Formats: sequence, C-alpha cells, structure tokens
Amino acid sequence: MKKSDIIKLILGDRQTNQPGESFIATSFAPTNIALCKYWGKRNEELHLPMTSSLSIALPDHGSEVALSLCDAEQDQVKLNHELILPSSKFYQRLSSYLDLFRTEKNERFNVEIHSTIPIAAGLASSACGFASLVLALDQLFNWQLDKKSLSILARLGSGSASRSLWDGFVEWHVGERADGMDSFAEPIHAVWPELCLGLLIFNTNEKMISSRDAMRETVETSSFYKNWPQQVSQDLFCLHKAIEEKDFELLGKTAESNAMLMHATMRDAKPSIDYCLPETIAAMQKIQQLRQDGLPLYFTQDAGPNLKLLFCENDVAMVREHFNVEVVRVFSSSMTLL
Ligand code: 2P0
Repeated sequence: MKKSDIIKLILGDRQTNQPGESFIATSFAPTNIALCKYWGKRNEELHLPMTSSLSIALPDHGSEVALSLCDAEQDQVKLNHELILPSSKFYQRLSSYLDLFRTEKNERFNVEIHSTIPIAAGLASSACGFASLVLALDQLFNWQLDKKSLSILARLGSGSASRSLWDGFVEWHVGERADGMDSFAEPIHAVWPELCLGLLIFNTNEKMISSRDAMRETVETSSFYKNWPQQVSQDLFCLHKAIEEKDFELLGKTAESNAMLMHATMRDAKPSIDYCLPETIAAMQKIQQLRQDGLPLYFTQDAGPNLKLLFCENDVAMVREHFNVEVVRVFSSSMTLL
C-alpha cells in the first residue's frame, strides 16, 4: 500500500475540496519527548512502528505553520524567516509530503514554519513540524477531520508526528492492520502538575545519521533488537502505572532504562551507531551520582547527544545548581487536554 492510498481512504470525497483563495491557515503543534521510544518500523513506506510508544508534549516548544496557496513555479518554503532552497533535504521532504495533498498537479504552497526548538537536534522537530503542517492543511482545505485521522496523516510525514497533536501524555498505538488505520495516537487523560523536564543541550548541529536511517540499520543488523518489543510492553505497563499512581520514581527509572536499551540496540548495529558525546556520558554519570546522593533525577535521550532530565517541581533549584538546563513545566496551567 502506498501513502496516496491511505490519503484516499481518509479524505474520501474531501480530497477534491478546493482551498480558500488567499486564505492563510495557521497552526501550532508542540514537540513531544518519548518516555517509551518508537524505534523501528514494520512498514517503511507508511511509517508503521514495531511497537507502541508513549510521550509527553512540551508546552510552547514546537512549530507554528502558516500555509497558503501561491502563484509560483514551485513551493515556497521559509524556516524561521529564511527561504529554504529546493535542493535541500528539508525542502524535498516537505514538498514530497505536500504532493500527497495537491488538488491539481500544478498547485503550489507557500509554507512558513517557525520553530521554537533547534532543528535536527534530537528534539523531535520533525514531529511537531509535520503535526502542525497537517493541522494547517486541515484548515486550508476545510476537511474537518477528527484527531485520529489527523494523527494518521501526520504519521505519514514522520512517525513521531502522530503523537504531536495533543498536550500532556500521549500514546501511539502500534496497530495490527497492514494499512495502518489502527496505528494512531491518543491522549492519556492525566495531569501531573509537579512534573518537570530539563533540556540539557550539548550540541544543536545536524546529526551524523538520521534517526530514520539509524532505526532501519538497527532493525536490520542488531541481534539485540529482538529483545526490544517485549521490553517495550513491560515499560508501557510500568509507565501507565506510574502515571496513574503519580509514582515519579517508577516513571523516571522506566523512561531512563527504556532510552538506555534503545541506545544499546543501536550500539549493537553493524556498524555500531553511537549518538553520545563525552559531555553526554559525563552528564549521565553525574545524574547517577546525584541520585545516589538522594536527588530523584532521571534522564531520557533520543537520537542525538542531548539529554532531557526528568524531575519534580520541588527539585528545580537543586537541578539548576548542577546543570545549565532550560526547565519546562510539562503541565502548565494554561494547557487543554482534549
Ligand atoms: C521517539 N525517535 O519515539 C524516537 C526516539 C527518535 C528516538 O521518533 O522515520 O523522525 O520520520 O518515522 O519520527 C524519531 O523518528 O522517524 C523518533 P520517521 P522520526 O521519539
């Protein structure tokens, strides 16, 4: 099955909706950090995952998109006010995604993206980028799709984008169907006001190997990967329990060990993949030491060298004493959960 078949299934008659002339659709989607990671696909074309995954959204950290039609030879793409060249990977990925939605072959889009997070720094910029683009497309073409359908459309841009349509805790269900119509995300209705996340950034340069390539190579060559699906099931069980009982220690240790196992599977890829910098390892060791000294502090790591620290409101001052972090309160009072 191709992406265009799924678009037909979801849009049906709506696929011919003409966008409003000179209308500019605007949207925002938050980035998300997985506590139980998405690592490995069972279908590369449709971005269908090997396992479910669970994330938290970062309020106010994400992508804003302004989308309209334009009279031009090719799509016009701006990122943080800078024009992006059609020869760049970023442009090509975006433009080939937009190909799926053009009502006429020569229809061209004007896309302005404003990202409040560093692009390609392991902070899920493609997740919020595609989620916000899907919300803008829904507005522009007046599809009025439900969130489940939008989550599936976002997944076709980038797997983790399926989780970036909500605030708070979100779970992306693995699904079983070959067409992926049961592989979408949903919010977990729980609020945990004390929960904080610290962004510990060592490097914002583009990574040496994309997470897409790294997960493919891991699935294909790591013998250790066979342990991953079973461990994910256990971790998801523990995370649900931790969220329900507001058990921070269980949440922190499950998220940390899940990230460590994901990195272990990629270290076992042939050739081995390692996203850590010396600073990453030093920070991990410091976190372990602080924990031994009694500070309830954990970390998670994505496909990059930066760490995301997990701690509670009471320990913000202590964490700041030891790390130069940007502190994000995951459940800010202004957020909506529906
Ligand atoms: C995650 N990552 O769950 C995991 C943890 C990176 C490490 O989802 O190929 O950019 O577009 O589906 O969504 C990054 O992968 O990959 C990711 P594609 P995506 O957040």
